[in-house]
Amino acid sequence: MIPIYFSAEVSAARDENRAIVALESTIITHGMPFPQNVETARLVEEDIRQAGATPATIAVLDGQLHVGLEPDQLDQLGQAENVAKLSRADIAACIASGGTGATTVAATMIAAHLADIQVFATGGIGGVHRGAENSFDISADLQELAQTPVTVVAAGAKAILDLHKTFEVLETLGVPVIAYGQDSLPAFWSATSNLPAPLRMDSAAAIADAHQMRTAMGLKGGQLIANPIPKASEISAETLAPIIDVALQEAALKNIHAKAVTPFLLGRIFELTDGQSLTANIALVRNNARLGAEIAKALIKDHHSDSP
Ligand code: PSU
Ligand code: MN
Repeated sequence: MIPIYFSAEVSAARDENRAIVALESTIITHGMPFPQNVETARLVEEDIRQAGATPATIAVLDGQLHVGLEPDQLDQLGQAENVAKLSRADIAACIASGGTGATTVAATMIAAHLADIQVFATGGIGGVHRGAENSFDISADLQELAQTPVTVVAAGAKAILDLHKTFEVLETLGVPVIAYGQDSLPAFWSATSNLPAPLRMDSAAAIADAHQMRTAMGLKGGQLIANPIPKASEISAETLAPIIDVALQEAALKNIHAKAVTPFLLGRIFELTDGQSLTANIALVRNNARLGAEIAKALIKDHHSDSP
């Protein structure tokens, strides 16, 4: 077993069997500009504390897998240059070679599971990119949801993707996709889409029960909770569509490929919306963190009531 470095706060929460919510770090290093990235990471952690749970931001620092970052570690990561973006394929190599890297949804799920954390909140998962029939660009996040038992709270998949294909793949992989409190799937910056949600739940307790039923049945993999951005913070799909198209055309012209695609698109959409996309992104991550805390608490409650 590899050593996991827990923050003081996470370590205490584990000792007292309190609810913990995992958070990823790629959103900090590759998803948002400095200083808003660090400010947001702080706010999100605080939202989880306010909701009565403990935040565990995950990253690899100098070859050590950290579950929970101390404030200075978070600061340094948020400003560091050339941090690697780690998914399932590269997390072990990064740890083994003493490197520093930020964890994507896939790598954060792996680390959360190693640390016995069942709930993870983020912005939006990766998925099937538009034009994947040519590029074959499909995020490793989807495969991870199919095999690692962590409930991931996100505002759906990022709207830069082909959402229809993304949800088709999740269905094929047997991943439960559960819209929270509505019948349609959210589309990251927008609260709704024209895609009906395969499943709908209206409470954190129901989501926790479904998580536990999967465990009891020995089903591999996690659940995707598609939590819509609060209406007041959303950008309509109609407003965003032409902007996403421009960003996608630029990415094609500049030959942006593989891991660089998502960060490039998010960065260009930030510029093309004069920062509005970032404001929305921050609002939706915070919203997901709060729901994640409720689910983590519900899981603990159920566990206690089950024990003699
Ligand atoms: N959510 C956000 N911003 C992000 C991400 C999620 O609000 O930047 C990151 C996650 O780490 C996710 C990654 O795993 O984008 C997807 O990258 P790719 O498409 O290369 O798999
Ligand atoms: Mn990709």
